[in-house]
Amino acid sequence: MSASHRRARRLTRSLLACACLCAAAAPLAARQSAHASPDPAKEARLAWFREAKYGLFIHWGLYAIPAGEWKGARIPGIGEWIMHRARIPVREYEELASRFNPIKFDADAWVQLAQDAGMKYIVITSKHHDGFALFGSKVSRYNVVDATPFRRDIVKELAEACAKRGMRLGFYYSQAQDWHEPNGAGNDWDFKPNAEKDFDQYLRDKAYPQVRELLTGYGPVALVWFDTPQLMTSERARRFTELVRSLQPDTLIDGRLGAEGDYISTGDNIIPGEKQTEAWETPATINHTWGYRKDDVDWKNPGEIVFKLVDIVSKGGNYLLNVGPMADGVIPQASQDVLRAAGQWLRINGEAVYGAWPTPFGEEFGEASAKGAKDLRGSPLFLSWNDYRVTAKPGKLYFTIFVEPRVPVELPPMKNAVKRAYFLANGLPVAIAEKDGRQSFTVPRPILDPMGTVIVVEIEGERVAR
Ligand code: JFZ
Repeated sequence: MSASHRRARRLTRSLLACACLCAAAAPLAARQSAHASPDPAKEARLAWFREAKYGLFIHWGLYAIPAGEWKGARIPGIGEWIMHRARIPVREYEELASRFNPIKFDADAWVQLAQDAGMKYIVITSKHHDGFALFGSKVSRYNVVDATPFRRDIVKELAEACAKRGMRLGFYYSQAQDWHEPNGAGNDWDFKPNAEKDFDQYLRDKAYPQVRELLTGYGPVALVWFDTPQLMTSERARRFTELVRSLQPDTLIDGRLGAEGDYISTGDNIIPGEKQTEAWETPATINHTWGYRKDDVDWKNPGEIVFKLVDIVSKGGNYLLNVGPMADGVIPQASQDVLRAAGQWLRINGEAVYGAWPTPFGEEFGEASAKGAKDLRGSPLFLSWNDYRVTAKPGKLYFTIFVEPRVPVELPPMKNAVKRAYFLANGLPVAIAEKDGRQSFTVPRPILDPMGTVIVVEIEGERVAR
């Protein structure tokens, strides 16, 4: 294992653990450059990703039909896992394909939604753990074209709509778990336990060739989002890396292949406590499931989404936010409304997000509990502050204020002189006061935008000097 691989593994572990990362992140954060990776080809591949910040994840497949319910019983857990949770035999689950007929599916409308939301890339489940492909595969007939009355290649239609509208498209592909195949990982209710399977037969006959199909039949692929690397030795993973690199050298590989990818994927819905130097992405639900469940209507509100996005960007990451379309092809209206409301905020304040650097400070993230309280793992408790977050561009700092400050907001100490400050939304000036060598600004009440008010502070020099 290479040193950078080891570092990425360590970092992944700490991100997964959602620890406050003090130990793991400090040496990384101390590096001034936000782009410290020693691999120039990888940095070139990542350029668009570091700029984009915000993407739409789409979990769609046969599981949208049962939508969390099987034979009249509510099956708990995430919707796309229903086959596993209810131990549904392959022969029974397969019958869903003959009922999959999403006549309201409109690829253009989906891409339009992503654009209205201010998202810069889309990632769709080309094949999830249930093994069903949303594309016309020659490798397995268990796909949307050959096994459903719908007969349309969903991935192809989405790829065409994305190409037309300048939207990047990536493919989630479950490389290891495939509950439909006797030798795929994960299904031990129809088939033998993983340890007794001929996993390489499954890889050779389905997974490698399907990844090849995805990288040859659908135009430029922004990224492949591998997941849950059960049984993935580094040798098996390397074959996927070689396939992707040889067919489309610019395509990114996520952090869940089972070998080093181009960026780190955090645990689902996990946002690290501190900024990171390596490229990273938080995959997140907009309610509590990825695949559609009719009983989950607990949507995050637009303000929460804006906070999470700015929080993530201020720590150097990307936000991949999921929707679960229904069986008729429609993305639940409530989730569309939430995404568009957050998109409205981005239309005004996107300058603070797209292409922005992480915070040059970090003290705004919070403080260690002074009372010595411990978190659930027994580590020192970190008390997050949600008052504001900072992002940056050459010569500019963006303070996005989320909580109406009761006292003037003090700028963290820096050597740079402040040139001027103004509201991003309307350009009106914000007065900077100086007292005892500390600069501060006062936010008028009521706060301009309850979802987040951006104040731009222009400084002398490109970057903050501390
Ligand atoms: C996986 C899938 O099993 C799930 O269905 C969904 O597609 C999600 C995006 O990814 O679930 C995971 C994988 C990894 C972690 C958590 C859930 N993790 O590392 O914390």
